[in-house]
Amino acid sequence: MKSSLEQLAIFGGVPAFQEKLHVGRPNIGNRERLLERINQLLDRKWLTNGGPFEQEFEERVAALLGVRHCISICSGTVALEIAFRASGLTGEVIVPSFTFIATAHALQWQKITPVFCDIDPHTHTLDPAKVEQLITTRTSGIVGVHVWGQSCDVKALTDIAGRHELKLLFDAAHAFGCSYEGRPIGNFGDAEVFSFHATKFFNTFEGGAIVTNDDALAAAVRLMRNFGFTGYDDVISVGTNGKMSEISAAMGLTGLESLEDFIAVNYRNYKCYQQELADLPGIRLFPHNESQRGNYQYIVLEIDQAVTQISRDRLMQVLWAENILARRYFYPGCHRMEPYSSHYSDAAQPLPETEKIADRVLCLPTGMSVTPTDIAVICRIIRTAIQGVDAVNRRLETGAARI
Ligand code: T4K
Repeated sequence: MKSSLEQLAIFGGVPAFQEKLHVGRPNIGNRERLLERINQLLDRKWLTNGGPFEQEFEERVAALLGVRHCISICSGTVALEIAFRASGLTGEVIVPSFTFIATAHALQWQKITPVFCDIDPHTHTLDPAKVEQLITTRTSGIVGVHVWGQSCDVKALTDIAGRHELKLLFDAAHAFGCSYEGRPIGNFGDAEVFSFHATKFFNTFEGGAIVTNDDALAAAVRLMRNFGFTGYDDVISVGTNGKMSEISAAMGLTGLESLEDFIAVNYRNYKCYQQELADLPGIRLFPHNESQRGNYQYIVLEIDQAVTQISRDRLMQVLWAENILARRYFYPGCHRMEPYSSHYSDAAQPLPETEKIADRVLCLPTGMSVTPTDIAVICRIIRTAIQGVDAVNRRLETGAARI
């Protein structure tokens, strides 16, 4: 356990971890069960397109969430594209800038203009009052993002969408297994979209799903997912290839059997971080709302440089030198990335909260491969760096410890 400055790797100490500690190390469920399923699908020679694992996976997810339809898709991004297209979004759609770039790209990919909206700094999700200010005659919908698994203000957004006759969809990439007011995420808006990418706490290697209680929308999504085919030779509309493969569905079914274990470990890790960082001024651990069901898959720090005297980026440098590969999701915010920054520079609406949060946030490793001891080591490094902040800043200023 490092407790003095000279032990830190930026001062020449041995890195705390020999192997890199990643944010987003995949959780693997029961390997034997997975291999059993892989053998079955190989024996069956049914690898994709409506296979039995895909069907079973969809049924299980729908039952788990209490939603009428789950349509599995090859990635979260393609799921967003299909959901947006199938629900008829056009023109302008209001989205947060504080999200993974895929949320914006899935709109732009279809020539729909993402109109970036600021967030509530406490929840990191869309600020409904600001959403309303951005509605124009070209607006066709709102896409909320349940960032970190923290649900949006679903009620307020549903009300706004209803009053302005707009579509409402949710990017629920982070929110599998979470709830809003006691009801599972997946039941809100016209549709919600999950990501099951390898880095999510529950994964299908690559994958995602669209869930909805709207029968017509579900039928449109199913058609689009498979090129618009209704039978072997019948194509009735434009579509794409969004199908989830059997091996991904096998991983999903196996992961579902360990879902509660994954969440329990994430929760344990979250409580460890909370305890270890409790009295550290200027460091806020993003609080998961424990009155709702959460998946606790992201450990998110907000670093207030005015208090700590160390910037988020410098703290990240300290951690990377120790092989702790903390990430600054979703820096710098979609509106400050291309192609959006070029378009957005003309827009009148600044996004002060988004910019503030994007400059402060640092995500730390968690998941099944991170232990309470690892967390104690990580937090002690953060504490040591902050306590010796002047020396750390001097060291990093000289470039002597550049990584
Ligand atoms: N909407 C939101 C709000 C999202 O956050 C995302 C995805 C999407 C939509 C789109 O869903 P997908 O189309 O991805 O299903 C990651 C993921 O690529 C992305 O899925 C995720 N959000 C985003 C927040 O984070 P990176 O840049 O961190 O991913 P990557 O692949 O560099 O992995 C991070 C680290 O994890 C690696 O350095 C090493 C480790 N890792 C990664 C993989 C893939 C492993 O140890 N094993 C692995 O197999 O973006």
